[in-house]
Parts: sequence; structure tokens; C-alpha cells
Amino acid sequence: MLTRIDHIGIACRDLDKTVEFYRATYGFEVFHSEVNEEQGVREAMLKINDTGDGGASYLQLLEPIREDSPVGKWLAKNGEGVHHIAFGTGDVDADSEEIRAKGVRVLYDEPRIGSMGSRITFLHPKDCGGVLTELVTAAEPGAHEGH
Ligand code: MC0
Repeated sequence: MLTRIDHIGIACRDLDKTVEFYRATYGFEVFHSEVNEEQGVREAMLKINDTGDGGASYLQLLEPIREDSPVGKWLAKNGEGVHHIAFGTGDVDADSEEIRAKGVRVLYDEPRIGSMGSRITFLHPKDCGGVLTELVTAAEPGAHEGH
């Protein structure tokens, strides 16, 4: 069951500059940052609030580390802006199978590793009204306490 907005992914060209914009404008601080080689991004997670399901909601700022990565390709075509939305679930495997059975293309056969050790998959934007949609199951509580 999808129980929260886990994050909104925002594509940017300069992660440090964008982090500074969110800090100076809204007071949001970096909770965690990492490079995800497989996804081709350097990212910063800004925690907005905890949620009633034991998880949290974040803004995820994404800078491509390769031009031919999903975010690199998207930036070249669209410029900076909202890249995807992610829903949180306690069971990404069950939810992705249920959604696949409804005829929506799930991009991965098995969930892959996302931010902070989470397990993630994506739904094709062309089957979701133009919105690239991610499903996320967070790592066990305590596995990642930030940075
Ligand atoms: C592409 N399209 C999008 C889109 N990206 N539409 C809405 N939102 C997006 N973000 C559209 C294009 O405009 C194009 O439409 C069509 O989809 C095909 O796009 P393409 O540029 O030819 O690229 P493809 O087909 O090679 O790849 C698109 C696809 C890919 C969605 C399959 O980007 C993908 O696998 N994304 C999932 C992984 C990802 O995004 N990783 C980065 C975040 P037209 O009409 O022109 O045909 S990593 C992340 O977020 C992790 C770290 C985490 O959360 O923990």
C-alpha cells in the first residue's frame, strides 16, 4: 500500500548551487547525500517532514554524473525542474506487481537500490500521464540516520 509521498525528484545542473538555493530560500538542510553510480546521479535529500507510516518525505535534488543517464538526457531536453515523484510503500515488490497487473509498465524486473539503501522501481511516464513515478521502500529504521 502506498502511504506517503516519499520524495519529489528535482533535476539540476549544479547540485551545490541548488542545495544553497533551498537552504537560503526555505531553510531546508541536507539530510543525506550520495552518488548512485547505477542511476548516474549525485544527489542530496532534504527532509521535509516525518510521516505517519514511520517514513518521511524529502526533496531529492539530482545532478547527473553522465550525459547519457536518465537525468542527463532529461535535462538536455527539458532543462531544470521536477523530474519524478516517488510514493513510499512498505512493500515495493507487492505494489509493483499489483500495478504491473493493471497494465502499467514497471521498468525493473526486480527493485534496485535507491537513496539511503532504499529499494526502488519506476513506472513508465507514458503510462502515468506523463509523470515518471517511482515506488520506494525505505531501508530498515536506523539503517540511515542521515549523511
Ligand atoms: C523521459 N520521459 C519523461 C521523463 N523521462 N517524461 C516525464 N518525466 C520524465 N522524467 C519521456 C520523454 O520525454 C520521451 O517522451 C519518452 O519518455 C522516452 O524518453 P527518452 O528520453 O527517449 O528516454 P528513454 O526511453 O531512454 O528513458 C526514459 C525512461 C528512463 C523513463 C525509461 O528515464 C528511466 O529509466 N528512468 C528511470 C530511472 C531514473 O529516472 N533514474 C534517475 C533518478 P517522447 O514523447 O519525447 O517520446 S535516480 C533516483 O531517483 C534514485 C537515486 C532514488 O530515488 O533513490
